[in-house]
Amino acid sequence: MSKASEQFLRLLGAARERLVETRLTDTALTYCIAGLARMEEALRRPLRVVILGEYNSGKTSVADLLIGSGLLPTSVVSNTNMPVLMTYAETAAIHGITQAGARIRVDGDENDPLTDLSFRALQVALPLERLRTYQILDTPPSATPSSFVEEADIVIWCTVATRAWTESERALWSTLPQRCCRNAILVATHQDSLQSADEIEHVTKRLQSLTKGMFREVVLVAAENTPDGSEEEDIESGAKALRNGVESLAVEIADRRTQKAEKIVRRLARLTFHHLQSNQIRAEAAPVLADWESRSNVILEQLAIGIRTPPMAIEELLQAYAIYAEKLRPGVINGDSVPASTSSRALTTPVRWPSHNPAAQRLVTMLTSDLTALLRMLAGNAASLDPRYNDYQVARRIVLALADLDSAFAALARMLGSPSQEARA
Ligand SMILES: Nc1nc2c(ncn2[C@@H]2O[C@H](COP(=O)(O)OP(=O)(O)O)[C@@H](O)[C@H]2O)c(=O)[nH]1
Ligand SMILES: [Mg+2]
Repeated sequence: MSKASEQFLRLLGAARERLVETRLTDTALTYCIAGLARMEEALRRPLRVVILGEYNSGKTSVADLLIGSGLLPTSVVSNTNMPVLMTYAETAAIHGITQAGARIRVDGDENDPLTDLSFRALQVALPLERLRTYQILDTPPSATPSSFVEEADIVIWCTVATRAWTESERALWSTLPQRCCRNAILVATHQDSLQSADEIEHVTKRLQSLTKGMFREVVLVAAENTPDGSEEEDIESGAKALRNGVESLAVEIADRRTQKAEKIVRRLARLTFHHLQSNQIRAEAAPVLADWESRSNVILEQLAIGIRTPPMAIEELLQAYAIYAEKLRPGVINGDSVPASTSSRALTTPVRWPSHNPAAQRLVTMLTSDLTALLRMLAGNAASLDPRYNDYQVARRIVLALADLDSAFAALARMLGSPSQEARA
């Protein structure tokens, strides 16, 4: 997992725990907490490397090379007609997965021998750090490749270097969905059967040009004998190049996944923030809020009937917000009404106007809800005798930080072409 992913996971976990600690039973909050938990789970899920290829192309040997140090119980795994999933566990164990999906341990003393039961798959768990980042699925000879790539994050196609990339391989590969190519590595086994460094280079070049656009990388390996794990041997056998290839793909995928998750979390938190609006409002603040409501409604209506363009509506909303916020809490506009988040990636991602008008309108409506919720926060009491009120304040602050509104506003400012917040400061 990359640094950014780990950091984001910690942030999510801390926010979720603090929300749980408020003990509020608000539906919006419950929904938000569940959403955050699901997101953490999705981010923790190890990636899956699926090894495909024709009969005897070296799939099992490549799996062994990938995990290294001959840990794979090849006697069991090589002769099976089942897919074998290699996963991480603190202590090694082999389980059979029944047709119904149950897991039965098969490497204990009292258990039935492997062959007595008809399993759908085998799961080999090993105490190997690498398997925490990515699981490996070794597929059986009879496989229809497309049935295994559904859950694949990275695909390895094994071919034999001396007769690599045959017509039938090309045909099989073309049955896989296009998205497989983006995260696929072509591994040519039996590098040791090639005669010289020149021949190795020739085969590599030939495979690269034959499979252009289909794989991220071509790696040649000598996979027969498991290396003893020494650096030189790992370089010699191609194990190191293979692991590096898989690991750099894994980091890329994890980063993409984190970016997607960040986006979803920001949106979830933003909607939750809208829902957690306070009803306890200072007496003198009520008319100010009412004014804001009618002012913003007018702007939204004018946008809907086309009198205002989205940029005009946004400018007016922000100006109106500044005026009402200042009325509710003098000095707030020059201060920091929105907690500043320093390392937001949203600040560096490019912004584009939504190309469709309905999308632009949704953006403006979302902004209006943000501003209304912020104003209601300013219209509340600093603290209340009612403990639930204070719990809500805490919850609001947490989701507000997750919603990262300051980057959302900075993005809007960039869309409008005005100088960003830092430039004005
Ligand atoms: N010399 C050599 N033999 C290999 C290599 N890779 C696999 N083999 C052998 O080729 C045979 C088939 O390999 P295996 O990994 O079981 O292929 P699978 O059917 O695709 O899983 C086995 O006898 C392996 O020992 C390699 O890189 N060099
Ligand atoms: Mg095999």
